[in-house]
Amino acid sequence: MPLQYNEYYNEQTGLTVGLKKLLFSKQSEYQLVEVYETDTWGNLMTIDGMVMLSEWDEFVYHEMISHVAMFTHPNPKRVLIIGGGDGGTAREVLKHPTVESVDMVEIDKTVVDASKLHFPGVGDFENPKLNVLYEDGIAFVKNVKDPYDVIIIDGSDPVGPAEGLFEKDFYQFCFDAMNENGVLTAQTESPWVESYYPSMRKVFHAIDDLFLFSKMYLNFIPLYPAGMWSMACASKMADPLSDEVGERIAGGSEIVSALKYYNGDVHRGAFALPNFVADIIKR
Ligand code: SPD
Repeated sequence: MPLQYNEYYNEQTGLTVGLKKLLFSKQSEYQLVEVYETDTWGNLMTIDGMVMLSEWDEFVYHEMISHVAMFTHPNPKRVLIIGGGDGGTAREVLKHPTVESVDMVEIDKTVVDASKLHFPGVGDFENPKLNVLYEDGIAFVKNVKDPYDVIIIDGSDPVGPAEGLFEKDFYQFCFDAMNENGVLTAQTESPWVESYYPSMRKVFHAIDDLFLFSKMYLNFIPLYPAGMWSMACASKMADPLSDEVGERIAGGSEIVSALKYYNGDVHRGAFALPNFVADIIKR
């Protein structure tokens, strides 16, 4: 029997990845963090048995969770990332020259340590604009005094320490922690996995109640359950689908031309939802 990693997301149905060897395994205070060398996808990080990222497909998730927010905001200077311990989201955010500082609040230092060791191309941890804080993201956002322009919720799945990142109260704290034209993006699970629908609904109904614009958008990540992944975009002032945002993306060609997934067409098209997906969050 070959060595395999399996993530079951529906009884006996799931994802299989061929493995070469285990590179890292640590049960932290919060969760089990593991890194494998795979046969096809480079190194793979899992948390409590769920895929977080692989070296080969991480660009989709990190570009999409970052640039949708960063181009929707007219002038993002102060950015907060909740979670994101592998550093991929910060790496993308830091490509925007308007950014003055990025606070990344990761509850578990083990994730950062594992990433620095086994995903050297993912994080930009030496960047002087990046401050890494090992704290509980929910408590942090509740106590923000100096508001942010952009908040990105790059947490893990809604079980264990990330459960609170799918609750309405948390989005109220985020709303209060942002400037008047604040933009937020969040990862919100796969539209193919019904067990996550209650969490998805909680997030989308919360942002719909709080923000002027609240939308789901999609991207395609082969190593996440069923390959189709949803994200939330909430904005206090700018419509992510406005012509103004389209022009900003066109004007950001120095950033965009070097990306592997995101561009102006992908930004716009990502907000087109199949009916069954739109129905999940319909009120
Ligand atoms: N099961 C996948 C959940 C994805 C959560 N975030 C991944 C971290 C990548 N920065």
